[in-house]
Amino acid sequence: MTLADTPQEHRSGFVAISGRPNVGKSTLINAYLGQQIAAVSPKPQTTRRRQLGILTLPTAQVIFIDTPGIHKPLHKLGEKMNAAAQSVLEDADLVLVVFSMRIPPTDDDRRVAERIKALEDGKPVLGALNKVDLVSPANLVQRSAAFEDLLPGVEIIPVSATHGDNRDLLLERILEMLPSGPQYYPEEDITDLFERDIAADLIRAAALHLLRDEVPHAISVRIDEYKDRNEHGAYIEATLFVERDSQKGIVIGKGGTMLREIGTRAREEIEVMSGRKVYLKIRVKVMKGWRNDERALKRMGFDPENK
Ligand SMILES: Nc1nc2c(ncn2[C@@H]2O[C@H](COP(=O)(O)OP(=O)(O)OP(=O)(O)O)[C@@H](O)[C@H]2O)c(=O)[nH]1
Ligand SMILES: [Mg+2]
Repeated sequence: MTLADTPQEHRSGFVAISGRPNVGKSTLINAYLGQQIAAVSPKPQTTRRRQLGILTLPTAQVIFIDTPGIHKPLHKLGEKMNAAAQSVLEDADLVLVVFSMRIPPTDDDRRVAERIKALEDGKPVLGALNKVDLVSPANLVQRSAAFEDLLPGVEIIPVSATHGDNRDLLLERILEMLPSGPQYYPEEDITDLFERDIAADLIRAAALHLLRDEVPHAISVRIDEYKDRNEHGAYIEATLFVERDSQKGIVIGKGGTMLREIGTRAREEIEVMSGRKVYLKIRVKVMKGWRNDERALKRMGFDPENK
């Protein structure tokens, strides 16, 4: 028997994805799963809680944990998001740290690197230098070196989550770095989230896409009804919370146009995610200052203890 004939041992483990907001962590997970389970948007801080993405292969199972981007916290919600991200790193079998090549390293990138260095000795860490499609060949070497300097000794692979460059290579390295282990989840599971949680995220992502600046991050979405209507698809009612009356006006828009656009975009994404027709009704409510209100945050599920 040659080496190539030797049956490969089964590998599995939890891969925590870490990085500042907006570098493409959720996009990368969605690309590996071939399906949108994680909300993606051009605005930073799209992901608010940890999400599992489960990739089952013939000889391995990779459980990706998408974490909120680590950033300088401006309110209690931000602190909770950072704390949740950090505890996931400590428990992971492998930490995949994601940077974006679009711009040189930022203070948030340095903050991420410090947190990686603070992990226990011997914790396996791999780097992905995403958005390589946005860098001119002339800048590539210098830009890569600037990121490599942040984490000496860590292998960092340039990749494009959206265009596919080196995506397979990165996955190969991830597999090699995982411990041998069993298949933890059934093959058909791709996430531990319920469809309704994903739907809430997709509604928020739609709002992030369409609204400008201030408002988006003051938004939280609660699903009030999620009913199956069999051949007629699903019926969903959701409440979109904002912090101030003025924001409510902006979200609804002139004659309701903005809310209709958000609803249409979200409905289309939920239909793709769930594979069926969706009827979606969204209402908008003000919950004053919820991002700094400990009790409101707990009610909405932002509790690192309760991840
Ligand atoms: N050009 C290009 N754009 C990308 C790439 N990967 C992600 N993006 C875009 O970058 C933006 C941010 O992507 P996300 O996946 O939401 O980023 P994230 O790291 O999950 O952000 P947070 O959840 O806010 O921490 C989106 O508009 C993506 O389409 C890439 O490889 N190339
Ligand atoms: Mg994300």
